[in-house]
Amino acid sequence: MAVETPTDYAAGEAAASPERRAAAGPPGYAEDNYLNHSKGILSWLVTLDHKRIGVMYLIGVLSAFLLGGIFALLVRAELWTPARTIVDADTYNRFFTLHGAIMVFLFLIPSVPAALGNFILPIMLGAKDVAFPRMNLGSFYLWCGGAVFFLITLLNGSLDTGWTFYVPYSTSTDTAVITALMGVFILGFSSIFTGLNFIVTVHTMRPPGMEWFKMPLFLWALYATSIIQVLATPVLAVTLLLLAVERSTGIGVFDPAYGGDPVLFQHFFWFYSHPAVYIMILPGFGIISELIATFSRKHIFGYRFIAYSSIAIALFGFLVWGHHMFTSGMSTVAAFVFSLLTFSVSIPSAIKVFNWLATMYKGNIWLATPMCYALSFIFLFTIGGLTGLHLGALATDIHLHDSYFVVSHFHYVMVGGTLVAFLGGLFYWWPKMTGRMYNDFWGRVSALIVFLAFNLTFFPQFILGTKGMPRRYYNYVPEFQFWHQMSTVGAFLLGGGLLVAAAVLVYSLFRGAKAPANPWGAATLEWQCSSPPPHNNFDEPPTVGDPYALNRVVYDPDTRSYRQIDEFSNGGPPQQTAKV
Ligand code: HEM
Ligand SMILES: [Cu+2]
Repeated sequence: MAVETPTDYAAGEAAASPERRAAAGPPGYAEDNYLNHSKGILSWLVTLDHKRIGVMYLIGVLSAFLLGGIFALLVRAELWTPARTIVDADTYNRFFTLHGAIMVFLFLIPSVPAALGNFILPIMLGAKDVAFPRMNLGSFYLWCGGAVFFLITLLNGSLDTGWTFYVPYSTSTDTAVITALMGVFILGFSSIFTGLNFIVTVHTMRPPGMEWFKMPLFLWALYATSIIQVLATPVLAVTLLLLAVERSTGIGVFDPAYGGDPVLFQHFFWFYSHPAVYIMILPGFGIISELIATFSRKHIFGYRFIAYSSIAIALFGFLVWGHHMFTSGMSTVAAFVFSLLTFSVSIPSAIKVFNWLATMYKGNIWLATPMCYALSFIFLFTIGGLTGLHLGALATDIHLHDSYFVVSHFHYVMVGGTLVAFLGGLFYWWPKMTGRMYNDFWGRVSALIVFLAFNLTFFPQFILGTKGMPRRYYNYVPEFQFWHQMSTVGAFLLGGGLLVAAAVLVYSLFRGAKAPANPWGAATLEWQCSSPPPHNNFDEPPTVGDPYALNRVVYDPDTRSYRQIDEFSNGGPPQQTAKV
């Protein structure tokens, strides 16, 4: 069997007529699969299958993203002129609050772990399901419950506190703070359930032959994320509960008017919310490690360093929350320590970036859609991460705090990082999840538009921030209008780019070629089962080996898919077969 380059697959696909492609599924395509195994809406709503739960989560988080995105465009439209453009100041406050709260709690936190992770984690482990399938379904319904509370908030006077709920404003505003708090509280439990489930699954369900340091890096990332979800989320839950009690009974906890301490609220809030930013980005790192290795056709560089750095980030992430409060009044010693720790937590992230670059070095790079998103991620996340250092440095933070510099910084991380990684992962696993190939050309176009429009939207905000434009302001001085308008144009183009991505994926469901088992030639286990996976994930037990031994995976023109070459043909160590 000749080892062919990946582009052969694309060339073969391009040569085949669409009718032929749609008619004759490759042998790796499963006619009986998790999608058609049982029928009817009820079979989905009460399913215990992690794949179906993952798909339902996907639909849920994407709907939330759409809603959050509409609010983002409304915010940007209002900022087109220095004074009133479309709404009054109070409505504007609601728009940016709803935008932030929906994006963070309903989209970003569950996006990668609960949607993609649920689908992929057990299959990557060669397992049948997660450890607690009922708890998994429970976590999905808790997410739905949280979403319902958000909808109630929206219809019932809305919310204008900012997603951060800072006291004393949140104890005194007459918007629907309590229902929003309940929504976040419930979403917290959903997140804890997912984390707990993943921890137990990774500990107990790894197949024989998959030691800790043979686990794919996406699993390391999900594992590290789960630790944060389980340890940090309860702190937020208790904080928000205290705030709800304070608001409804007047018992003084955080509000000075009742004898409480508002800085205490900030400490509690950020003790969760800084680790929470790692809940948002770590799973993205995991996706990027998979994509960079697969599409560079090379073994990942520095595997152990990437794995350890995920754990290091999860642990160090708990020690830096004070960097959100440098201007809230803090002793010089405390500020110094928090600044130092903030700098040190950037080291593990930098290690990952170096290792990705080293993996690509002299690799045989294949610019398929997921790889385009991965490259975009490395560029954007690096800017997001480096600007975090400006904010972690005490002297510069005094000037930049609560300015558009911050808004830009966290969008480079959360959109340029998490959202772009999420899209990369979605395009990567789409053939596995749906059994359909999409149009790679238009996929790459979407990645390019998203990249360019993203920079047009958010780079001007760095400039605005350094020039003194404060965050969460409705009016601004006319000198800033040029930069604001660039940002608004970028935002609408970004929306357009995301619509192209959505169109590419939706179109593939109807007209896409049937996907083979392993279209990208990756070596992790989820590519050994057919596409879409059968109900029990594997008809034949997968062969466990080094997840990045890409030289053991070759293109097979008969099946139009990649497959593992057998155990002894290239003299590698014997591999073991998983139990399913
Ligand atoms: C179309 C893309 C987006 C645009 C144009 C956009 C725009 C904005 C703007 C202008 C603000 C500042 C509001 C103000 O301070 O006056 C903001 C805040 C924020 N955005 Fe975005 N955003 C986008 C996507 C996202 C995504 C995907 C996320 C999360 C994953 C996100 C998370 C946030 C958060 C957490 C805030 C802070 C809200 C607050 O301070 O309460 N944004 N966004
Ligand atoms: Cu932080």
